[in-house]
Amino acid sequence: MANIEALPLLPQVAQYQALAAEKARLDGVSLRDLFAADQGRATKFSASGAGIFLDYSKNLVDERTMSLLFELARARRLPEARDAMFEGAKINLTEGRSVLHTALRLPKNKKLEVDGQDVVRDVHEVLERMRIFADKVRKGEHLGHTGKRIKNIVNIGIGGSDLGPLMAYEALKSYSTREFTVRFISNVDGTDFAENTRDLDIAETLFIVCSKTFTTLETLANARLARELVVSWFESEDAVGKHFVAVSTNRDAVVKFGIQPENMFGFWDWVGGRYSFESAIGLSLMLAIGPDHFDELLSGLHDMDEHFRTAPLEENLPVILALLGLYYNNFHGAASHAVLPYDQYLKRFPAYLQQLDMESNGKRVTRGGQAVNYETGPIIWGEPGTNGQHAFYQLIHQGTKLVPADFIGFARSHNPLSDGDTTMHDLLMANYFAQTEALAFGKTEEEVKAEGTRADLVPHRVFPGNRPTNSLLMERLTPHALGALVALYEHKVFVQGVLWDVNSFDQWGVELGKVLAGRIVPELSAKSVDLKHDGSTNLLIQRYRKLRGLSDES
Ligand code: G6Q
Repeated sequence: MANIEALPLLPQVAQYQALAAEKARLDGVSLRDLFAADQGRATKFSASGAGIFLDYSKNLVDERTMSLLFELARARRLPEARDAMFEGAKINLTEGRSVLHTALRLPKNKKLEVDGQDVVRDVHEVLERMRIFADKVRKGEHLGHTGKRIKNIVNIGIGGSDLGPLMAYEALKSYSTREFTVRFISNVDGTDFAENTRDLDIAETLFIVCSKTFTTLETLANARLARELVVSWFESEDAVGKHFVAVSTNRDAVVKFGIQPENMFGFWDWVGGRYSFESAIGLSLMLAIGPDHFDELLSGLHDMDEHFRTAPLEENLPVILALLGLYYNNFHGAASHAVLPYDQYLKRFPAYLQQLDMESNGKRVTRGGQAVNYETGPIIWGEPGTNGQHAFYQLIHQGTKLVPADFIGFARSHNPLSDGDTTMHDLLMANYFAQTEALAFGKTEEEVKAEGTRADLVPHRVFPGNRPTNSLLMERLTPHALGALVALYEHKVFVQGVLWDVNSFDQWGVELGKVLAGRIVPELSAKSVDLKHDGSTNLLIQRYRKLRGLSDES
């Protein structure tokens, strides 16, 4: 921990204090006022990079606010922190690790040494092995134990070893071969395993066990179930070799489980779990979409990395999104942030971002271990539009809470269907445009009255407006576009972590529950127990045991 450059707590920073005054200055100024005062506002407050166009003009800021936010970023030494990450400095201080997911997408001709080892060469070696394996399976050259072609891919993993590949598989479904059935098993709830395997011909099934540590309880339990299933299906231990591969950094544990090293794909401790689907953890995705599309995904990620690394802060998409998020989080009391993709293929994107953001910045001490006296990471949530419009948008429009939101849309659909003369995509996108317009400008009492609304209904039909949104617009949801989008949010989270001075790359909060659950497991089935928890936990365990027909002596 000796190398931490001590930063003052945020509230001591002059620019942070100036931003508090800035918020007060803008209280009572509406987005209607701001747009009326500046004809060029939309152009001024928009930027683009790696194929993503961002319009952030519908935010409660003006030029002075933005310039103070950029000054704050400089005061927190953001450019230096960014460069340190890209160069492989051990910025994950509590685990003593580099943070180099950006190296996973460096082109082959680059070089980056960490502890004397060229990581780019290592990355491309594994990518090449993945490509060869994926091609073999896709071409029907890697067959099951009885010579059947592989038609089912089952990814077993949890957290970062599940959410990333699952999100990306769903997002890029239109690029995937429809010859495979692809499933993801994560939960230790037996239902997940049962429902995802019940209709599969195991002779045509490949299980990919994804676990960075290869010690995760849920994943190992599911992997053991899968192993038993395979062995009993064929009545032979030998079948395991053809029906299992592993992705892990823990070679010994993989071998102990019974998967041979030649059926294992490695990665490195400098890839955080929630950043790992761009490594071999993305093998199920590569099998589904093919190695060339996987390469395109990596190039999209890399293009956004380059944008983040080189664009001036004022034009830098991750920086802009991060600063706006911080402004609402710390000065407007916004506890949450909605991510609203207008693309059905992105249905798991908010869940993926939930982990990326909340596991990274849901922290309460600074990198140096001091308790923070300001807000850190927000609650992230969302659903695809237009479904969300018929559910929770009501609260965003007319509720008492401020919920800043990102709207994500595309100009072209992979499924250009028409309903009569109207294209479905235009219907979808008309809603994307209309919602941010309504959220920003609302509907005044005068406008509602002018519509001839009954007097008693007027207050109910007023929309206050001033609900801030960012609009992200891209041409089409390609592998490249998905890569750019993912890297945009990865770097947004990084920037916010730097500004809040938290370590975005550890997750100690996940540990306590694991330890406590381990203690309780035997208590649930033992013949008799002497429970020593608190009164509530004791009562619940007793109730559970009773419902399961176990006697209760404690
Ligand atoms: C992610 C977290 C966590 C992790 C899972 C699975 O950043 O560390 O979500 O990915 O706990 O861990 P394993 O891959 O080691 O099984």
